[in-house]
Amino acid sequence: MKTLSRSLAAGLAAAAFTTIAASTIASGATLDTVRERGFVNCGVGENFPGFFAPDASGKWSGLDVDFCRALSAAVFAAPDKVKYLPATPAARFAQLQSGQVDLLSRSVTWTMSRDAGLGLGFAGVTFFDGQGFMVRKALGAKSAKDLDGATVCTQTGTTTELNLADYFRANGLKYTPVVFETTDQVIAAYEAQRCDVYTTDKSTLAARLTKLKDPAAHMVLPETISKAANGPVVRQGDGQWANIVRWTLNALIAAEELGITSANVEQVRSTTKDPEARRLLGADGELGKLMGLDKAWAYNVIKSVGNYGELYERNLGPKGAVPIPRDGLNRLWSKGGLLFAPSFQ
Ligand SMILES: N[C@@H](CCC(=O)N[C@@H](CS)C(=O)NCC(=O)O)C(=O)O
Repeated sequence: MKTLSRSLAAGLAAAAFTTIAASTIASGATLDTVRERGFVNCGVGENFPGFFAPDASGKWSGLDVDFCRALSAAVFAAPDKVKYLPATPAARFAQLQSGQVDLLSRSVTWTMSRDAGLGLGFAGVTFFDGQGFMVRKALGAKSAKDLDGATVCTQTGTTTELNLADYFRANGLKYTPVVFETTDQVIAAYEAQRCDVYTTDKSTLAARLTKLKDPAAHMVLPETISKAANGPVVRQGDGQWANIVRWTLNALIAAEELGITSANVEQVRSTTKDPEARRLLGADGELGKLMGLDKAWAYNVIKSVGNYGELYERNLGPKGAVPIPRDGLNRLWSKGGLLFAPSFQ
């Protein structure tokens, strides 16, 4: 078992390493490298159904995986030019800084120290989340405030670990952290009752609860203790690639707002009079050229993977791997949520 201070020290050492590594990477030209290679190297996590998970044949699926497929469609006009490279949360930033991957698309939470301190650039938000606590019902806790003195299992190299420390300190509560590298290790420890509490983003708790040996014996406490804005991240220093990743996400969101889907995109492109839809789909203008892409780049994205709403439905809708009702922040801004794409002008 690690103490919190030891694990925080390890985190800071890892941050220092990745900062040094960042300066050794040549900047620019990621698009050229990706084109020459013939596929996008997409950094994902090991296994988080609904977001990134391989099936028995090694085929990846999930919301974050669909974003990699969208990017592949933007660059190659086909969604399958992607290699998925999994890493643990603790290893992921070095994976990006070393150039092993072209982006991370794997529930990375956007924070200031990551954005400004690690030579990274966040491209936007694919999923708004927040951290929660899972406990055995037998513990008798009804609220996070009842967790004074608890042992808490969590994963190293995550915002989760830091939010946990903040929350307990701010509320004058004591706890003992039990920290692991992988999600499977955390779950195994929680199931083996090595800790009273499992804490991570609430989407993960939802995904994991149903997979426990006896789901009915566990519950998620009502509190959400953090704001987690999760999305794709790239290295700083290559504005073109950052724009491609950012505007691919914006295209998915704008398409939903404009009612453009994988099923109707062809018809919309040839018949719509909406000026923004025409620019988005390349019927008017050459917006794609500004990023070194074909004018049909966003058309190819939507044709291949659909709009943001289709991605959500496929992965997190009632028939998705982990149903998470699309209420609250993950709705479009026009429906009371926070998903907003700047203008395609
Ligand atoms: N969003 C938080 C938490 C990330 C996190 O803990 N992810 C876990 C659970 S979703 C994960 O990636 N698990 C799969 C893995 O270990 O590769 C962060 O960016 O620090």
